[in-house]
Amino acid sequence: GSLPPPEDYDVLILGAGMSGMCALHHIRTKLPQLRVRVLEAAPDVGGTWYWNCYPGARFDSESVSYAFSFDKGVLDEWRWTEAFAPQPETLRYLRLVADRLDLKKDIQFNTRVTTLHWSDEDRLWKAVDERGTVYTTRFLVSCIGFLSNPTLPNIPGISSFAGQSFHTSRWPRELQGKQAEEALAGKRIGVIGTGATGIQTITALAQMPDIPSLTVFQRHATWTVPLRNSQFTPDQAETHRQNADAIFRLSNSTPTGFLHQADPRKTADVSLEDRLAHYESIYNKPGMAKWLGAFSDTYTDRAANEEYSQFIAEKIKERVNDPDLATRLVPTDHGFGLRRVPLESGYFEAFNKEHVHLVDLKETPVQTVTPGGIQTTDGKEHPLDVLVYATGFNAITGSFVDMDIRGREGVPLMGSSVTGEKTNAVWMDYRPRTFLGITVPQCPNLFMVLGPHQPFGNAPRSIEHVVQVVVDLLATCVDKKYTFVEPTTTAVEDWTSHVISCSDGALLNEVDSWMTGVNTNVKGRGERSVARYAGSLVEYKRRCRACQEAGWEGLQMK
Ligand code: NA7
Repeated sequence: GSLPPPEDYDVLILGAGMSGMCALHHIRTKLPQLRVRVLEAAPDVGGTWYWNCYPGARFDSESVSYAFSFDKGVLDEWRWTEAFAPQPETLRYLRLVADRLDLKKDIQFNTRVTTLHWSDEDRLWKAVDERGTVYTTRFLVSCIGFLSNPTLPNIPGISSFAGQSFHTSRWPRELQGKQAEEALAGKRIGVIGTGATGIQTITALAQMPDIPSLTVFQRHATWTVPLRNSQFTPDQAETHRQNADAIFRLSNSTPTGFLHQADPRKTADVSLEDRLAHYESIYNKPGMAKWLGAFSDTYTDRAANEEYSQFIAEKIKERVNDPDLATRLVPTDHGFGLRRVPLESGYFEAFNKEHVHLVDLKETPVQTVTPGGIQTTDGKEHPLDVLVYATGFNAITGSFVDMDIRGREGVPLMGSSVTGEKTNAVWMDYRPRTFLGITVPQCPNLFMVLGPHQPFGNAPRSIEHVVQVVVDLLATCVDKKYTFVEPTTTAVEDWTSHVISCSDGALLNEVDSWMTGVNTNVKGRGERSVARYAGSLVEYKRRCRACQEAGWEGLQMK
């Protein structure tokens, strides 16, 4: 049987990135009787892979481990051309998935939701989009991404800039490939930000011909190591296709969904000679091996971390010609691996080029953006025609902040004691409270995919798992005619403490980054908090399964 009819939809999915696409497909397949609709702000599918079209954008996951594992037809048809695919290829892949699974007929593009209000009376969510159109739905599946709300730097004068300026995740779509090279020729370019995005953008821009100057504004240096990408031969692509099941099995068995995992030994238990040999060996491997393949205590033991950081620092210094510049490009205030480690392909060599300049903002902070460029505190004006903000995102819980979300009895989801707004909110000061990262207290019938308190890692591996749980949960509701699902207070408190305790002892807790919830450009995000599930993907799955097998223990369903 189906549910008692709500007005418009049984399930509304927000977002048509990988999470939303996966959710739509599985809900439609398993529960064809439900009326499902996806609302997507962009004019296309792809989410992160739609928006982030800046030069050099690519994932650091092995392509073969990144794909969706569930559709044999697509797996048979698609061939990745590179070990780590660039953004245009990943977007092509996701468009193929959308076509093959006929997803677009249930996706409404160019629709940005601004309001989500729960109605206690009807047990429905009411969504309103930017144009004022109202949609009602029994269940809401949030697939809005955890790095989707871009933030600009809080520096004075940014609106006075006379040239072209944009955030990397809003890179102009006409500036792609050869067109980008032509349009940017002769332009003096500045990039603020040296995280994963900045590193890819800077490397790509440095290789473009006819750019008179590329000025990098660095607040903190970033630990980054070689990606070691390669083109696949047709034979390799075919082998990967044949081994797809084994590749997915392996990535589903690791703590982060990647093909890499830690060496179980502790640093001090290994001789110095063998340690150095291990560092060298993982350093030479492609992908995340250099980060995830280190000894098991590298990111919890200070001495272990210092030793490995030293090893990587030497590798960086070998690649930069000017020793003073090399020193500035090596992080000194935190150890290797304590922020998300981006992978690079020629980042450090870019700084050996005559026209690439580093401005060290620790020494000379930005004073103001002027119409003609950036003025630093040493009185110097850095003339620019194009200014790129690679300044990151209002991460994880920050994805929810621009919508007015209100749960039971009108309680707001997001609020801030710093700004004094909505101080009775469910998630005060960007600190999530959830059960399994999927359900939210006081917000019945809201399920999140890649929301706070979930493992992120190699995203598609987490997405497929969480979508499965959400589909099973919906199936139970259909079966039992439940119209209300909300986690119990105890389940939420227990889960939230469990998530926080999973982070205990990690040295990364001592470092500001989006992973610890700090964003200096957002009012009220100055304090560190725990919003990612730092336990393993395997343990996360085990806990979801236990909940399900105990008849959805922890959820109040009626
Ligand atoms: P990140 O990793 O948050 O990096 C943002 C960068 O922007 C980082 O270098 C920041 O410096 C810099 N930033 C931010 N605000 C300012 C201001 N006001 N002034 C100067 N510099 C600033 O974002 P990404 O987009 O690179 O990567 C996000 C994730 O996407 C990445 O981890 C992958 O998982 C994919 P800071 O180091 O904080 O001093």
